[in-house]
Amino acid sequence: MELNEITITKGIIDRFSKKLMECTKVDVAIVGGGPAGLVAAYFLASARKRVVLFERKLSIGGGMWGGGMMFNEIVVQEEGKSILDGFGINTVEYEPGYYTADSVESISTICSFAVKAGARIFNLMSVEDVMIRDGHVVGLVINWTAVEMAGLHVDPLAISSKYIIDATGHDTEVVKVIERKADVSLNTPTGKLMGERSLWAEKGERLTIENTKEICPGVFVAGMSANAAFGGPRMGPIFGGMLLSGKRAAELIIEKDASH
Ligand code: 48F
Repeated sequence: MELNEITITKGIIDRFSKKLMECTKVDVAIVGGGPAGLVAAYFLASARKRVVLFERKLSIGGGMWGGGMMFNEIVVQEEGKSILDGFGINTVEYEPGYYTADSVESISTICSFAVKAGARIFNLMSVEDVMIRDGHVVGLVINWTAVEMAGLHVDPLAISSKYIIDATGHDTEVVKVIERKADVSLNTPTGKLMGERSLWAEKGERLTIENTKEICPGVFVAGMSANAAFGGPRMGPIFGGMLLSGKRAAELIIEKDASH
């Protein structure tokens, strides 16, 4: 059989369009493909929710690839290890209570599990805005990252979703837009975004899970974004909090959805 370039082209356009079309109305839309967003995507898709995840960059994985200061190993504690174990990711005990894992094995495996569980992942797309009706966030406004980078004047498209997870990491990008553009009070002690505090591994890890909450109607924060929203510290290259927070966000949404 002689390969036909036009068939290849049509195959890509056709299949991509179908995939995106299926994601114009979902149960959960996740912004950010770092460890927290991917773990949430996996658990939600495993619970048969329709899940889409948008990642700004070409590569999925956020801050996990780089381990600590580009040394591509991560550290997890006992609780975090249990999540890695669930994905079959190898860990090695370093000292009692501290385990290391290869960051490339970790993030590529979690990503693969999320996709195989049914989550749809779109890379190279940035979420630039939300849609709000009666104080409730009902969807996301998306555009190509390349459009954003080039500063082109191109209008975005939109998708609707029952629940949103802001898993954008240190920048809390989705909630920042909501705070700036909508008359919605946030579920933080100040009603505003509180901002991330300086490095403190122990406190940061614990608070990441506590701060994984519904921050305003329909919107949950997970991972570093949760601490940045609620004024918790960063924790550096220990990743248990990110993994557990992703799982917690999924559980909160599954619980809430069941009660509706
Ligand atoms: O930063 P990131 O890995 O967030 P996380 O899952 O994990 C944090 C750790 O990596 C690390 C840490 C360790 O404990 O503190 O920093 O909370 O992943 C966030 C992803 O979101 C993407 C961004 O490119 C990154 O890959 N992102 C951010 N804003 C947007 C976005 C946006 N507006 N639209 C799409 N993707």
